[in-house]
Amino acid sequence: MNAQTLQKKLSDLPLERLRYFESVGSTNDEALAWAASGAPDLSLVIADEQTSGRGRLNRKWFTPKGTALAFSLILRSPAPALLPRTVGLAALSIADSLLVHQLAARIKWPNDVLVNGRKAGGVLIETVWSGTEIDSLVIGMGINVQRDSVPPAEDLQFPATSLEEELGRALDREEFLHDVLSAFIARRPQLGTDAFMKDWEDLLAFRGERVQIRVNESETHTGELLGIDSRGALRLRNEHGNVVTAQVGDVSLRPAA
Ligand code: BT5
Repeated sequence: MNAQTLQKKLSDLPLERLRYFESVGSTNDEALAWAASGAPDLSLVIADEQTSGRGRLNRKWFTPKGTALAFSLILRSPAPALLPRTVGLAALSIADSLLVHQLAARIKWPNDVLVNGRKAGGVLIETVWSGTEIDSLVIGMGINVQRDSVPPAEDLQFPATSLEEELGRALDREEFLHDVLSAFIARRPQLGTDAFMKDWEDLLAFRGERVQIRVNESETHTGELLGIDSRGALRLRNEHGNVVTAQVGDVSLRPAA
């Protein structure tokens, strides 16, 4: 992977600008700084290696050199009402691209992409503020392509896998990146539609199963996972038969023991 081959591979997409790094701390950090200094809509930051890649809540995201996809897309002036749906848009774009390879992905709400029940990718969305308005969004996506991209089990909270492991063959990283970006751009105008919500909900992992959601240290809900509401919040029927919702945020979801 290098800047030239990337430019060529992505040339048919309406990306405004592209910054490629052989190695970087976090593509989200680069994209946040670039967005704050005026990067246009659909600018892309991509790296062959991240040395301090981030997940949610300051968790680590591993991107060993030459093995994975780690990139951040900048969206300017997002519609505030649709912000909570953007994580679904990113996860669905990865799922769409996997389907091309006959892999049926599931989305572990809110931001994990699972293949055969193991995590193959994650999404981290961050915002750039201008006063009290959201100026832009940074959509960070990390995807394990080669087997060596999967971190050791002791570093993981949830089992992980790679696309090549699941496919049993090699996968061209640049081509897969192209497909994910292309799916993202194609789905973006549908963000406000019911059809988008249905597509997202259809891919939800653990639907109909008993799960546990840890909202924070002191708040946990257990119940049957029903789906997601129009704001992207997870819906659960608790043990008393009441429907409870959890908003996008510091929520973890596990199948109940
Ligand atoms: C995520 O967070 O899953 C969001 C990951 C987003 C990464 C992209 S890469 C490009 C951009 N630049 C960044 O710096 N970040 C974004 P979360 O749901 O909090 O999951 C984090 C947890 O996943 C960690 O605590 C580990 O247990 C696990 N993990 C770390 N690296 C992994 C990997 N490569 N594959 C699978 N699991 C991983």
